[in-house]
Amino acid sequence: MQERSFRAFVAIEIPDSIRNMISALIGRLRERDVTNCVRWVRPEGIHVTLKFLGDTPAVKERVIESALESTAAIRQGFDLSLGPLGTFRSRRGARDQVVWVGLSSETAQLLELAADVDRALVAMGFPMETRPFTPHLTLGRTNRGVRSVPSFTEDAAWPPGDGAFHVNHLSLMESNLRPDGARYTRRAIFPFSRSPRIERPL
Ligand code: 2AM
Repeated sequence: MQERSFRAFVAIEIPDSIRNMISALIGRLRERDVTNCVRWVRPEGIHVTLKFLGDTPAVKERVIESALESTAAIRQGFDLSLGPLGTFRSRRGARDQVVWVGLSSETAQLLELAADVDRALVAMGFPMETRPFTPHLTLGRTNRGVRSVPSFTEDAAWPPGDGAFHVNHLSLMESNLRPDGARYTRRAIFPFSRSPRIERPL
């Protein structure tokens, strides 16, 4: 049977070296989470969400891809680095809190990219993002009903000195919600056309 819809979002994926650093960090935070108040994400699924599209008809995928292709094609590559740990209230529930890693370095370019992606998809009928974009990687979300959360914002080995990475594409992703946590699959990749690392001098 043909697929009718999928839970879609646009993201920046992170390299394995960075994923491994975050995986080790989650391991340390999990040890401190003695009351199990946080649902920690699977390290293999960690990403920077640029725009959440939600349940999306599969018939729209081609036009979404073509909008993302044009958006990516006019962007240049940029560098990001892992920043400090933080927590904030989840967008989804006033009570939930998100534990995240902030991003630094060329975040102005990341913000521009998120705004470009938003504009392109709003033009296709998706709702405009009203909240300011906060560059982050989600590490975990508090369980429902948890009232007090230990501080997860301090870690002696964080941020790491070598947490820089280069971004040269964006991805259309699919999220499958499962009882033991979401699984993410990449549907398509959209390379930036002018990534400084692949440009050659004239
Ligand atoms: P987050 O990383 O900022 O938490 C895939 O589900 C991604 O889309 C999640 O990692 C989450 O981003 C974001 N997301 C999930 N549900 C959302 C919703 N209802 N509104 C906005 N963003 C959502």
